Amino acid sequence: MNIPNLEDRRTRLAEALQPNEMIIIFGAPEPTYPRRFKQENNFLYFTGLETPNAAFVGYKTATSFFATLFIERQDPAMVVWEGAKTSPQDATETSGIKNVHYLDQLPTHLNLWMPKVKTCYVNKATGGLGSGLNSEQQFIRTLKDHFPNVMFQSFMPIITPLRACKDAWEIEQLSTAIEATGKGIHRIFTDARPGMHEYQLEALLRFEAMNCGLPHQGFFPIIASGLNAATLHYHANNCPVGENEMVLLDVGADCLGYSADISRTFPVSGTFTPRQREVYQAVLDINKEIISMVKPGVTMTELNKRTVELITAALKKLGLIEKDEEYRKYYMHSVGHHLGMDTHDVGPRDEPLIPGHVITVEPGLYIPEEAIGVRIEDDILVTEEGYINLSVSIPKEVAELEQICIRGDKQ
Ligand SMILES: [Mn+2]
Repeated sequence: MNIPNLEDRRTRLAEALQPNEMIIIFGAPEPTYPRRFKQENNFLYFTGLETPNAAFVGYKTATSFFATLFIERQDPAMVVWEGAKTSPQDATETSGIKNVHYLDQLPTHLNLWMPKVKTCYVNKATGGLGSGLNSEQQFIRTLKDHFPNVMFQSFMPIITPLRACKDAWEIEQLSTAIEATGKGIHRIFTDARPGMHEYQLEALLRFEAMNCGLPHQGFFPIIASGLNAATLHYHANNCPVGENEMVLLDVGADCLGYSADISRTFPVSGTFTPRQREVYQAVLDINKEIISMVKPGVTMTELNKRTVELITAALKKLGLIEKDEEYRKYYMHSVGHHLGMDTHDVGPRDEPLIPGHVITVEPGLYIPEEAIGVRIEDDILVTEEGYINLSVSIPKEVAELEQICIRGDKQ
């Protein structure tokens, strides 16, 4: 299955709309070189099109749902400068959407449709006051001025439940990304040595993912040794790894817009110190217990609450805190998030998980005074029966790690 079932996604969108409702989704603008083009995820989700400066309009009448694409018109004289733009035929072939017009025809079509529309769903995300309005926001403001009877609402409450529930194609991309990430992590486990720089480990990770055919990482890799691991979003990756330090990896290769998100922590010397092992095992036990709770009906908030209970107990046992509320000193993030087109993907935190949701489970403990930071993160698919751990083959048991990281050459 090389392409997602876009028709099915648009059918689900049509079902989520009421008659006389419309949704307008703009694609991303063309970036200036050398920035890489990154399509707007909601546009990509329903069209599959990597074309800049395009718009998707879905209009539901009493009897039908009309999906229409608007793309940029090609100026023949500009082909030699810009390259050929997506043609209407190409757009139809990729997206399966038969009605394709040029962007300069969008006002004419909206003039025709808008008088019958009650609610129009648009992108209401803004950078807040002081950031100025982008061209899309200016367009929506113009629409509001010209059609004051139409109610304009955010499209996210309509789209979020659709995108949160991953289809088979999406699970495939995530699995491919996780497999390549696992190869990179395994390579780091076997090849890392004290004295190497964090960026050398990053190079091993990128090398393996690229060799698997995945040229990009989904987010900037975190390769944090020793004390650096106690900084949650450390990504300078420029320190040498000390003799008895652990290294925390929080990494994920990207496959067609879907990123793995895996954390592992390992001893660079090949053996945990007794204290490192104690802290590591505590986090691992929590990682496993929380994963075992994942099933339809449970909420992210409940997983979080249980994590805090377990972390608090572990911190007391490790002799780090006495009172419950002190746990925040050593654990300050939440246990996970939805994973998909965005690494921190859209999806409910307080509503029950349902089959098709993919979440991360990533408890951690950060003890700067001992130069210890441990996070263990897996990617979990919610199923009818409970869950599938998509990253189950990436080692995390103490004995496994010490076996793989064995440093025979330097004993
Ligand atoms: Mn994560």
